[in-house]
Amino acid sequence: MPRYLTEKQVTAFQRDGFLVVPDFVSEEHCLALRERAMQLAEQHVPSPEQATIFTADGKPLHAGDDYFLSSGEAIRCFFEKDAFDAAGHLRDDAHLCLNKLGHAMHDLDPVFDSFSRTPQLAAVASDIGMIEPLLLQSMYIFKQPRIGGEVTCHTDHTYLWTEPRSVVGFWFAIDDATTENGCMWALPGGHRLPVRERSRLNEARTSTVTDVLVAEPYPLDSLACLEAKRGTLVLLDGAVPHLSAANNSDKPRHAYTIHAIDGVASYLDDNWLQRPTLPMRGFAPSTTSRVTSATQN
Ligand SMILES: O=C(O)CCC(=O)C(=O)O
Repeated sequence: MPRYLTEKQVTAFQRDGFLVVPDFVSEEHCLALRERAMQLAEQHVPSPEQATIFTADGKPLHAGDDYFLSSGEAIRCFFEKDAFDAAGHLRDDAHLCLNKLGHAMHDLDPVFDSFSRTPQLAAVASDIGMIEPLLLQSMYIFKQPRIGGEVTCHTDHTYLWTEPRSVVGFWFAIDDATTENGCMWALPGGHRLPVRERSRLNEARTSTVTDVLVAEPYPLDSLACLEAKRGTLVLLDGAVPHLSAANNSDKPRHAYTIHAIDGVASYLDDNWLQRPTLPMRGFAPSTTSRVTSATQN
């Protein structure tokens, strides 16, 4: 496998638990993904009466919602909490009120599939030591102007638990992400601290519950600001604490993120995201016949 990252970059990723790689994707590819995300949002948006609100502020309104719990094999639309006025009406066109699309665009939509599977990404995964990378989930995060919600401090391992830990976030800035529109922040070296929580399905598999493993919160006084220009790739170790503020600006902050796990690790069957009928695949580009335009779900 040819290398993409330099040794210095790999060392920085191992030291910090994150790595910012500017200019990883071209402007053209970012804009094509952006356009496709807007099309999917219009195609798949449910009526406001059936809306599932996604919150990442520590109070998960979506936790017991079947539309959310079965979205690991689908393209689903999740609304922002602040998209609704006091009377429960949407403040804008429905597709402009979304928090995110999730969680299988990379397997069900050809544009997302080809963005997600490139020789460069395969090389990065190999450079950071992934043996058999498998693309578990994808999210297109809108962080819409003024209503884009906060993402509180968390680790991805909390939600996508493998034994041993293996999840890595591949986060792409589709718009410029700045302190003004809610860029990410991460705790350098925080991946060496014990993971604080595990989120899993309850016994009935009808909702998620959170096990607190370490009560002490992460120290958040030395966060690194991960401002990122369009086309930047941010790699996140599954145990690195990270967060983003609400977008109170009038600028959108679209981002796309893939979470990959290692096939040599065990993925737990009480993780919220299950894919019983859609086997995971790696970063190798698809043959055209495997991915057809997603019109279902
Ligand atoms: O885009 C964001 O603001 C947060 C993304 C995130 O937490 C993730 O991709 O794991």
